[in-house]
Amino acid sequence: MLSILATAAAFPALRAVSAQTPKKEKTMQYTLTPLDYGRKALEPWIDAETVGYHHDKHQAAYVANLNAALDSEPSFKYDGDVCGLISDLESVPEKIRTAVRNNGGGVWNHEFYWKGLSPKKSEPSAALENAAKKSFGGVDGLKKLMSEASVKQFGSGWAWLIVNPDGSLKIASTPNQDNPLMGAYVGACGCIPILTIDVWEHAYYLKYKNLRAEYAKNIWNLVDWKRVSERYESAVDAKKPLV
Ligand code: MN3
Repeated sequence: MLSILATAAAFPALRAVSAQTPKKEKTMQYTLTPLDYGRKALEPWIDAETVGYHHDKHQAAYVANLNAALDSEPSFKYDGDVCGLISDLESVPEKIRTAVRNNGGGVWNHEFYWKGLSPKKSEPSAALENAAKKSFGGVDGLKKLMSEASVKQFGSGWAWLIVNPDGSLKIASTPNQDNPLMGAYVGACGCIPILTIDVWEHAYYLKYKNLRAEYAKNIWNLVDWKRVSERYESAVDAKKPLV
């Protein structure tokens, strides 16, 4: 379950992604999306070895396992993006639904995670800053609450900054590879994520060992506020998630 107070409304825009997806002969094969920066680019906050294993091994395994799950159920034809797939798990045959949830979530969450980080410094837009002020008293309050959610998530999972249907911000967390786009599967919050922190041990253990809180504090040196601001705008204006 998504660890937030769930609101009743489902998100029609998210449903539309898969409803409009054309059907093809064979389900497409997903590929590992390359990083926008080098392995060392996030140092000293996230080391090159961690980035290498995390992207080239862990993320690659989710891609391979998602493809294998889809290959194992040839009656299910889908050629949309991963976002549409995991936003409509009900349309996935039950036999492969858990595998698609875990591995499709793993693929999308990691792409979203890396795209939200950058070695380049940037600032939140005025609109995002204003939203953070309303919901958390400011960007510092946002950081504090999201770092706390990262530490409190028991076991493996993700901390999220999400936009509610009314445009307000909220902090959430999910276990495993679940994410807020999974709708009814995580509590149907009807919200759109705009930033995430991967709190699986593979995201930090080589450098930080057991000190998840240090990782969840230092990661703010890497957050791409320009990208998060674009995601906020997309969530509010277009009601769509943006990787
Ligand atoms: Mn990970």
